[in-house]
Amino acid sequence: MTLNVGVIGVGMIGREHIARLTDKLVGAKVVALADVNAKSAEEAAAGLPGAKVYPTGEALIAAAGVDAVVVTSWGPTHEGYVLGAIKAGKPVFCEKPLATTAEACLRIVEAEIATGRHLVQVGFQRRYDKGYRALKKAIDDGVIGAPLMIHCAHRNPSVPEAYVSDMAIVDTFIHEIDALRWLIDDDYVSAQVLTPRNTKHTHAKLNDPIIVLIATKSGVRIDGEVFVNCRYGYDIRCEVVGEEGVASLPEPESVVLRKDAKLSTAIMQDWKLRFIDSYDVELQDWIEAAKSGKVSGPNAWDGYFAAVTADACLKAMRTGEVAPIVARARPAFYA
Ligand code: NAI
Ligand code: ISE
Repeated sequence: MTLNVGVIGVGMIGREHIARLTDKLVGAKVVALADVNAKSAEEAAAGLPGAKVYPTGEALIAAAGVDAVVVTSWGPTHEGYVLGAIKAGKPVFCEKPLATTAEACLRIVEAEIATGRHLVQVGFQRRYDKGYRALKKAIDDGVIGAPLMIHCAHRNPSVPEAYVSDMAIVDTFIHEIDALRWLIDDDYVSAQVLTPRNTKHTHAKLNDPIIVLIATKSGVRIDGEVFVNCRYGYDIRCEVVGEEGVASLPEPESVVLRKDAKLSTAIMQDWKLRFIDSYDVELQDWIEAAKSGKVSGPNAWDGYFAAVTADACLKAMRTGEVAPIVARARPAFYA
């Protein structure tokens, strides 16, 4: 059986996902597109035989020929589309963030629970990355004993002018927020944000770099650097310090060169390339799960917990104080 997929939002990552659903992955076909920019949707449809453009995301969700929905529109529009898909009983893959506020995520959680079916997967692709999975396995197997501390960094070479301080949390560090909680299977209790001296490469509306300090329920301390104008490349680092040893996220494979009296390896420039395999694996996983009727992977509760944490980080960034991270108790549905 082929899963007939409708994609809402055909911008940068929407087009990337359409391409992988069409040319790389198996078991799915993109049959429907919608975007507020109708011209862009028409353009994207031109390369997809049989794909129909719908005037709105709502019309796409309601279409009889659409079995499942991919939401890759702007963050503030996610809630409405995910709720619409849930109401229609259709599996939905929603790019991060699930929604832009914790309250909105909670509305999604409640709507999903009310259907009694797991329909929502959030695009936290790091859980599908080979390196992160190997790191999690080492932790789960007890290789380094109980985790005590995590040091991590999320560095981008540069960001556009429209990227402002809050985005360092809600757009960028949100990946660490989800991945680290999954890695050590521990919820968070508080957050603090430190603002070192700004790089000269930033602008008036962006504190860069920042350091996020998070404490977990079991007492693990996390320090995460977000530095989005680091210049030299896209670099994701993670080191977990345990009672018996230290486990680090492997570097992406890269040829080691000995040349001109130097030993060197290339550093990627772009997150699309760094996580290209994990996007493929996450969407393939979603296709299989959607066909079986039970979506797995990062779920609406994970989206909610990430939003609660991001809200606390934003508050901490504004006040300079330690902000508590207070989430609802996890419903049995997501156990
Ligand atoms: P983009 O701006 O390139 O594309 C967004 C598209 O959504 C545009 O074509 C826009 O016209 C359309 N759109 C906006 N409002 C709409 C509405 N109400 N209905 C239908 N379409 C609408 O943005 P980009 O970079 O593709 O990001 C999209 C989402 O994907 C964001 O939530 C972003 O955080 C997430 N993302 C996730 C990444 C990951 O690593 N998992 C990487 C990049 C983006
Ligand atoms: C971007 O929006 C993403 O989601 C990428 O995965 C991330 O690494 C990048 O820093 C964000 O800006």
